[in-house]
Amino acid sequence: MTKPTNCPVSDLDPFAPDFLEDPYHDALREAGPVVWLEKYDVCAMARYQQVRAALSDWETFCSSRGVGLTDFATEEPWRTPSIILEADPPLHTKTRGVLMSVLSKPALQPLSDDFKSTADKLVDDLVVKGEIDAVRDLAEAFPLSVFPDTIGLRKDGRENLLPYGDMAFNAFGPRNELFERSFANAQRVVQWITDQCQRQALVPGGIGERIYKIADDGKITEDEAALLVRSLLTAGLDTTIFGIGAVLYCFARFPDQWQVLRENPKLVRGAFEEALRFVSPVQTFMRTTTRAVDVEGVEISEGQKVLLFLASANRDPRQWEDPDRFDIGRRTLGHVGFGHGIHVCVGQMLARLEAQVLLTSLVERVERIELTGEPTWRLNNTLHGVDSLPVKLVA
Ligand code: OVV
Repeated sequence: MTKPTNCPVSDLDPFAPDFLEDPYHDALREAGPVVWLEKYDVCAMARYQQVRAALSDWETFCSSRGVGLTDFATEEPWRTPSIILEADPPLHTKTRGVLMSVLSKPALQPLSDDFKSTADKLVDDLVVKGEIDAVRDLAEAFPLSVFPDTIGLRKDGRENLLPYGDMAFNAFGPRNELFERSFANAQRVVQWITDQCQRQALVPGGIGERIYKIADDGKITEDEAALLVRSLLTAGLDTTIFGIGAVLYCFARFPDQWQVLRENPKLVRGAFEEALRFVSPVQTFMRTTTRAVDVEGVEISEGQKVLLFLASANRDPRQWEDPDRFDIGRRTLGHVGFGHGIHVCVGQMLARLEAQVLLTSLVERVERIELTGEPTWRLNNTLHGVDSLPVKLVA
């Protein structure tokens, strides 16, 4: 691909470790509405307005050529493309409808009591312990104890879930060291995931079985049902873990905001949204242009990969007042932490349910969350979040 004329050029590598640790990219955002990244031959957008506009215009900025660096029109993807993430209408419209029907707020409502008692028990035990790693013990432990059962996965082999998510999200980036490391056991991990997507592997009563029942009604084929289960297993766990990690990190870092929540527990919902805006666990996604398009005077050609910086857009001072401040009372409407447009996170209601239930259990029991050491970040070509968060829970 060739650089559009009158487009500022940057030699930054957004997939290099120092960049991944601090993905808010003020420099990139301020360089212009569109920036050419010469290391990867891609156009980048890091301002709120352009990111949101590109996500809104799926006909120009398509997903079916992949939402990572690999252009499915010219290169082999690492796995059969997702029929929801890596698809455009009309296929996307159909598959999205199926997942919406099992992940909508009313569809998930029956799970909430069970989730709450699981969270209560988890937090009760941790409060007794006092000093914990909020990533291992909360952000990972809670989704792992509810999500696989919600889908209807068998118990053995679940240790493959997180490695698979790590692979999938690394695979949107370049074939760098992070990618290579996460693919070390690829064959075993992929085989297990593929097996769990089959109808006979799924425990009755879960969302997986519900998707197969929709196939029985003729809305999708059985092969499509397997791929939609695969989408849930790919996108449903690392994301919520990083999201919950994000909100716990924010409260450990900004204890005054925990006191605000203690005084008004109704702010639980807003707190999670603000943490998603502030941290943006999903930093980036890409699109590919289906035609030449003018963005703020920059003529982008057809077939161009465009890197959208969700994390940076969520910190754009053109959109957010005092963007680097974590404020749970903020109006977060319009943040792009879940994306935007027809591909906006289809599992967001499940993510919110998990996060809100866990935060509620915490706010009912914990007076202070004290940071007892420096948090560390887990690096991934797409995801950004805490890897360890040593805290003391004070009852
Ligand atoms: C990594 C990711 C995010 C969203 C959706 C999917 C994967 C999918 O496989 O559909």
